[in-house]
Amino acid sequence: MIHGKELVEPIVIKLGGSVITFKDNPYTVNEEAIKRLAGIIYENYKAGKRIVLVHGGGSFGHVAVSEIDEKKGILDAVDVAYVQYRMLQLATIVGKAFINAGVPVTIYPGHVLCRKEARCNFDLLYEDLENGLVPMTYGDIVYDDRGYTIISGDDIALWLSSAIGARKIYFVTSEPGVLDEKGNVIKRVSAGEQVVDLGGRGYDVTGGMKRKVDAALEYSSSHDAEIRILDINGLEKVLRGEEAGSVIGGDKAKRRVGRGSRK
Ligand code: IP8
Repeated sequence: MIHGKELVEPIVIKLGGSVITFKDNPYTVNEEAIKRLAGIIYENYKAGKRIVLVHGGGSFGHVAVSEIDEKKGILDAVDVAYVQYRMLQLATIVGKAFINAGVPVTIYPGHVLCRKEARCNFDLLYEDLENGLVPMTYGDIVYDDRGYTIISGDDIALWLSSAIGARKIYFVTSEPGVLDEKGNVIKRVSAGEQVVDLGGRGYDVTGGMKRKVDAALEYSSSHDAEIRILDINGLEKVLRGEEAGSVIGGDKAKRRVGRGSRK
């Protein structure tokens, strides 16, 4: 709880960079996917659900970092500003599509909310949520006197969920869930599960499926939350109350809801 008010079941939805952009093609968005997501979010927003969005870097953030890194091997202040600009550019494209669909998205650059070592402040974003808006942030890069840090949208989604007490966290990816070696969706992923790591396809500087699963498993070991990895079809289904995707962790006795923390 923040500001002494309870929220109605906030849902945190992370829109994967591989869904909203074409990851192999620098600075290109998947307009069709974004439009479809906007429609789904609009239907659910209209039905009274409280939603916070986080999106990934896809062929904007990841490409910008990779290109500079390949050329210079190190990012300076101007490079970091350029990556931030590219991420903001992607956010405005996504935001515009959602607003056109009737979703009142408010954009919070990730570097404005979070610094490295999970130092975040989500108060303003939470206020927007309380006021019936749909705040959106994204994975970003931060610069300080000791260098720069890339903050993954996956991590922001989890820190945010803890801070606002969201117990439904959906990671929308280009896969229907976490896959086993035969390519089947694993219905529930527990610690130590053999998963196929689909990371590294296209440009990716924060890690792929395995990193996402590990972060979600760690989160679920100390938070009471339903965390799912799914695709757009799966998102549509779970928001309708149907089963879809892979549930991450959550198979142990429940511990605490990490409410009230700013991390
Ligand atoms: O795609 C990465 O965010 P992610 C953000 O959620 C940058 O890991 C700047 C590459």
